Amino acid sequence: MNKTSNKRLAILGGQPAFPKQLHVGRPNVGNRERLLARINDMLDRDWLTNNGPFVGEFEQKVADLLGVKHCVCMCNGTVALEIAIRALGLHGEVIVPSFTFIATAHALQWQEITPVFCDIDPATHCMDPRKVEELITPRTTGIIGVHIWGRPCEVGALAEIAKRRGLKLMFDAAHAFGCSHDGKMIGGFGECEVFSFHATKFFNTFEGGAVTTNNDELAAKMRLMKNFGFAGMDKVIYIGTNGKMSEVSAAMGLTSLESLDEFIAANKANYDAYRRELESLPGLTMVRYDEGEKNNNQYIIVKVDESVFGLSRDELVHVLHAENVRARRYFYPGCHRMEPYRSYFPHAGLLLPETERLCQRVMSLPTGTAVGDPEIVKIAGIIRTALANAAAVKENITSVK
Ligand code: T4K
Repeated sequence: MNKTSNKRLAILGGQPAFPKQLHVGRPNVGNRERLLARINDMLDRDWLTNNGPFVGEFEQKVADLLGVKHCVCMCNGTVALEIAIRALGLHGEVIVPSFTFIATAHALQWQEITPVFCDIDPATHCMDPRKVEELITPRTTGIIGVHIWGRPCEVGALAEIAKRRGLKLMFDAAHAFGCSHDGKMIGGFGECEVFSFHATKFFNTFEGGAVTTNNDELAAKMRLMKNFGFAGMDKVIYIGTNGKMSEVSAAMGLTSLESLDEFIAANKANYDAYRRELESLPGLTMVRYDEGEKNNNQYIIVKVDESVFGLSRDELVHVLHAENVRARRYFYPGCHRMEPYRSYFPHAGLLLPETERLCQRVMSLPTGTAVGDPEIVKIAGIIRTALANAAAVKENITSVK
């Protein structure tokens, strides 16, 4: 039994602050009438998938927005990664960060390519180019940078290494739709960039993804590969898969594009509100975005320093969950600690000290159009109360364990 008299926290015996769960990744939906009108058009046309008119229109609009020659839409970001990797001819070993969603590593291993995990720069959370070079072996064929939280990798430094060492460079830009680097939209860097339009992304097509590139040949190859390799009615010229985006997804994409600015503005307002509420709290640091670039602000990432805050990241997440705030430990425990990689490379963590540290410390908080100032004030109130009652909270969590 805890001995504190402060019962406002659910974990100390109070009621949850939110009667319903508040999620990270709650989908943003644009204008429903326009979406439903598009779905009606689609049904009237009797054309549901296989490169229909909505997919064509969506691809053109995304390419124009990002200032790239080609946007090849796919059924999800993971298949888009797999197809891009295959179309680029990567094999052997490819250098990737471990601090990413598991799909980045799986897209390689699925094709029997070894992901070689590189540590991150703690200042950016992206792969540290200074550590890439020492991982290159005669089997290395490529590098995949991940623009984590939508903050661009050190694109120039990675491009320089790739060029000098004869490696292919591509980017997992799943988090970076609507973001820019050096004034240019993410989408045109490296050989190609891969986006996810999953429901949990600020911009979604239910499920969906795309590869963008300025390389005509690569784009043509990916178009064939996502359609079983068909180059004509009965002619198959590559090994391929079914990576096509459906018309209903493209209808959602076109509708979401019309609300893109609104989604980004909501994220930015939320981000500013979280900063206002949390930044002065000891032991908490929020990930910052470069104000001189375009950002989608879709991730509210908070680093918890237990020695100052008094509670670990996991303890704080425990408190938030008890209040129905479904904070997430993105990206815990790091790809190298998940199967099959933890079995293949049991000692990988020794080369990944910054990744190991960060995986233990960061959490993602709810944002998007479903969240506003009142919710953020309430979430911050929970965190402040946890801070003020850190010792009691710790004791209570330990006694529950
Ligand atoms: N590369 C990177 C760097 C990525 O982050 C991702 C995906 C990919 C590649 C692969 O792209 P995709 O193949 O997914 O297009 C979620 C998403 O499923 C995943 O797309 C995303 N990254 C990852 C960061 O988050 P989980 O396993 O955390 O999903 P889940 O089901 O736990 O949902 C997350 C939260 O969203 C929950 O709190 C519930 C909420 N939610 C979810 C859905 C689907 C809703 O409120 N409504 C919904 O419809 O992976």
